[in-house]
Amino acid sequence: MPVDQVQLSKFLSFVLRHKPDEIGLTLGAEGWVNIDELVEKANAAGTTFHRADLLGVVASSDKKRFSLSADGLMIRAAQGHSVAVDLGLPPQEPPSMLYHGTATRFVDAILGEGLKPQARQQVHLSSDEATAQRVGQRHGKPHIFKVDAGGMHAKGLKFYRADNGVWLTDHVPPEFLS
Ligand code: HQG
Repeated sequence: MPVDQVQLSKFLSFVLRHKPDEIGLTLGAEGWVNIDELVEKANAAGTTFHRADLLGVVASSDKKRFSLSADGLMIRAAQGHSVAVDLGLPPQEPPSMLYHGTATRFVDAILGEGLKPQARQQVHLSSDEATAQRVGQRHGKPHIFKVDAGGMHAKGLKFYRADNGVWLTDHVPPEFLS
């Protein structure tokens, strides 16, 4: 039976971002795992696919959710982790403006306490409004916040760029939101 790419992408996100232990896997340094080990353990745990299926999902992922190591032996999720992992990304100067899409029901709480990572390791920000809109829609009626990333950077707050271009930071205080 052909492997459903969306299902496999969701499975890989689940394992590589949230629950590697569900299939007896441990994330290595900077979130990398050996592809053959991942395939073997997933199959043993009842999710059947081949290395080629995984590589197909990596290549076709709309958001480039997964990164391959230069030697092609390892895979990691580019961002979105809830498990504690240091991706080893160097701090970078962000664009002066970034965007965060959320749902209107979260707006008051966010204006009060800023953007928090919630279940993930860091707050996720987009470099364009259209992407933020799509991120917000996942949660309900969307609301887009503009983030004064330049102002935060000037105050010494750090930004990181994930392998797939998503911007990450630890917390956005309310004074940098509009
Ligand atoms: C909200 C997807 C109340 C925050 C996307 C968001 C992204 C607060 C929700 C990536 C809050 C967390 C991440 C506060 C933040 N009070 N609510 N103080 N601070 N929130 O899913 O950014 O398809 O963990 O606004 O494309 O929506 O999975 O984060 O609504 O890149 O690859 O708490 O996930 O990518 O939701 O999405 P999430 P996110 P994938």
